[in-house]
Amino acid sequence: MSQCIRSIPKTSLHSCATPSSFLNGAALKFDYLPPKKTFLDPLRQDIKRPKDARAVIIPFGLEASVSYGSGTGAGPKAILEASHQLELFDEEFWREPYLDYGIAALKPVKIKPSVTAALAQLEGIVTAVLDDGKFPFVLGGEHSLTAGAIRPFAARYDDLVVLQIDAHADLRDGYLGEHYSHASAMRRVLDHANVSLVQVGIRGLCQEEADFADQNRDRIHMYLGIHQDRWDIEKIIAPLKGRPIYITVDIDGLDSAVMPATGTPVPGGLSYLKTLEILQRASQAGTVVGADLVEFAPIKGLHAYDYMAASLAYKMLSYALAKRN
Ligand SMILES: [Mn+2]
Repeated sequence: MSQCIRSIPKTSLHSCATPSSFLNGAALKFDYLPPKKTFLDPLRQDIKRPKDARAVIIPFGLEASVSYGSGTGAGPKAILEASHQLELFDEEFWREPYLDYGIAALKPVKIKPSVTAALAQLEGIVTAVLDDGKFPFVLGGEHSLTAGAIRPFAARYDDLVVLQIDAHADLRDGYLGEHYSHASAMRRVLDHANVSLVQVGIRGLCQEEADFADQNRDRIHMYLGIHQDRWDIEKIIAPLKGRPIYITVDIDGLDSAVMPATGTPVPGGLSYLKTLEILQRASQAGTVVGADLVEFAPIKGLHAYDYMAASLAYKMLSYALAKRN
């Protein structure tokens, strides 16, 4: 598959980043979560070899510009805890798919208070993980974090395509005075001229976003939630074929009855299985190079949602990294 890696020396990738806090001299030094706090069963086979893992989970509970409900800052911890209850065996793969790739999770960093600084901080972490040849998987946190996470990918891949599962288009050019608002997450992604976008499940957008989408039809493919019974998945994944793909899943893309544990739940969304189907087909269409799962805001006592979010994260990793059946 075409990777189309840009011929930019690594040293020039960090023009607006501050990755140095994450680097120890020239060598990359990762601080991993201990088995009891990491992703998946702490007794699993690869637990003592985090350095060998291809998938690196980056917990990043950014919560700075959330507009309605809150609590997404607690998302990563709840997902990591619930992941201990997941079966390692996946009935779709008919084996324990993590054994194909290995999973480690980084210790959460103290997130910088300003959104701009936090995004640069995340950019640095993602850059370091990529420089180490690993697959970054960011657990949010609010959707604005994608603007930071995407930068190293946009710098590396000429023809990057972002697959977004979301209730909201997130195409506002700033929201409530915040350039990097969660409501602007995809607008900031599209600031990179080489990136195009496939949006699935959209059912919350404003006139400005509709106009922007109309004016950028060459770069934005939007699939509305209300049309989901008529979606042609072949058509949805067509722009992903043979390309490097970054997947961003805003958990509110799922229907609000299925997944109410999020700041701005919207009816008319995807089922859990429809979400998996799209992710699975997308992962086969091109090469998934990185991903995030954002906007999960746990509801105390309702651990079914924590479990669903953890399950979705494991599926996303396995679709992207496990050997094909
Ligand atoms: Mn979003």
